[in-house]
Amino acid sequence: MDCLFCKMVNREIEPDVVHEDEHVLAFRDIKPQAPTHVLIVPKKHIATLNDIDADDLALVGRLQYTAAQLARKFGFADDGYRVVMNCNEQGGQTVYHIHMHLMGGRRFTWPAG
Ligand code: D5M
Repeated sequence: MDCLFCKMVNREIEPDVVHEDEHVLAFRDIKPQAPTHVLIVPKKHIATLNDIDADDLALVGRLQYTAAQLARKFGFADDGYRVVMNCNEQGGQTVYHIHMHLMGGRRFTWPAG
């Protein structure tokens, strides 16, 4: 399958890994929007949030749990941070393998652009 993040999971492309377990890979974003910007990706290929089914609920919870664990590891859990999942073209999704952006180390504004 021609999927960038599947290639990272399979190490056809070598990501800058910050966390890996049986179900999840997290690596640094190539175009960081914050001092720390990582992508948390399920190893299972799911194209968009719209493609999540009932069997994936624990996996999606694992992405969120990993984000909180990494925020603690990077030292900005208490100051605060931003997690984002973009869906489809108007949502700003460019890679069609779901991923959670974890950004920290600066102040974020709301509403998002
Ligand atoms: O986010 C897709 C993100 O993927 C975007 O922030 C850039 C990042 N990206 C693209 N290519 C790479 C590589 N090769 N390494 C690391 N990060 C990458 P989206 O929400 O789909 O717009």
